[in-house]
Amino acid sequence: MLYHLLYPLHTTFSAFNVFRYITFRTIYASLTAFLICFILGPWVIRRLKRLQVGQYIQEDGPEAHQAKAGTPTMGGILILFSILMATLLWTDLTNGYVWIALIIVCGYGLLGFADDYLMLVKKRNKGLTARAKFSGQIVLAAVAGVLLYISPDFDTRVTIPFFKEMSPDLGWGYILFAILVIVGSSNAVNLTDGLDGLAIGPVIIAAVTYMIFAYVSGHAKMADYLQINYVAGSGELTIFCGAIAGAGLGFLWFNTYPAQIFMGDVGSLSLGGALGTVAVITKQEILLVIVGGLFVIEALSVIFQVSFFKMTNGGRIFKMAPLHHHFELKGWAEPKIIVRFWIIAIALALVSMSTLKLR
Ligand code: 57M
Repeated sequence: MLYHLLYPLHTTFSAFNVFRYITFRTIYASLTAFLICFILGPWVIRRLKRLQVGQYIQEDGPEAHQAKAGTPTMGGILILFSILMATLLWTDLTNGYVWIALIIVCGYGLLGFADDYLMLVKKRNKGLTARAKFSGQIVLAAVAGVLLYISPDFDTRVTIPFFKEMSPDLGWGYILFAILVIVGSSNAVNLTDGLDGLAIGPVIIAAVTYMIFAYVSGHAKMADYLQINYVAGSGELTIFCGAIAGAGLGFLWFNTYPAQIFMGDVGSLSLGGALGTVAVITKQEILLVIVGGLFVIEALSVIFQVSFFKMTNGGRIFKMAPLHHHFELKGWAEPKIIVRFWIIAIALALVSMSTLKLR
């Protein structure tokens, strides 16, 4: 909004010319989102406590988690509010990609809210049924996929990391591919959110990484130099990623060990969906497997554990899945697991950025 209100005044006040620059608006979107989270955090925690929106701990989890019972959850509401305010304030609101990203963030946030609400307030052990959750995610991702498919500037080629000359055109099949990326990313972040700060840390790291990808993919000269797909207008998502990173840092202030608040499905589903949507729009879809490699590892640990369990009638590869629980049961302290997973996430993000130069 500020872009529309203040940039036109640059002919009178030359200082307002700065609102034209994506870098400037990204920095202030990040700071705006961070400050909203940081300032409202204590009030939100008090309100959730007063409303008794406390985490229900399933009995089958690690014993140590029982001590977390009652921790305020659904903190994702604060994260989404911060992202929304910062994005609406600092982006060019005529940019269609921004609105596609906001549709996913808000839609997945509502799905997660319904799941959390049913689980907590209605005391239904598992919240939304898996079928209902998946159906909602697929429908919303399909809406995003169709909107991209009909966008005149958007092409349906898929970027293959390290093999830039190979980019198969999927045609309408790109809609199915977009659904796979967005729904997969959302659920992988959801599974990862099982220790204090374990999900939000890598979300911040991935958001900063896609901040860079969005900037270069929306910049004709840089995209040409790096031989990546130029997606006109995708540069505005740099600001959206900045808002995610800022809100994530603000939330981490309260979610770090020992957590005062959990994000809930309202946070994990929407943040994962947001990362998947940005990956699709910036044409760095498959690279999300590396950028979000920690989420992939956590999701694969569950897939392997359940498959092996079924194949061997009760055998287990890990002490417990997702992987973070395995290390918990091996006796690693929670903070040690969290920080070591963050280190892995940073290393994977650096590898993903190196592919910009590798041809
Ligand atoms: C998402 N939710 C956390 C919190 C957070 C198929 C199976 C793998 C599904 C999976 C599952 O239920 N996943 C749901 C993970 C939960 O966190 C809440 O959920 C939100 C995110 N969606 O915001 O509101 C618990 O995680 C802990 N937590 C923290 N700090 C945080 O900042 O300590 C969360 C955030 C919270 C809290 O204890 O209650 C979760 O773990 O459920 N199931 C599992 O992940 C279960 N694994 C399992 O069953 N493994 C089996 C098979 C099925 C693979 C096996 O290994 O044999 C684990 N989770 C639970 N119990 N609750 C272990 C058993």
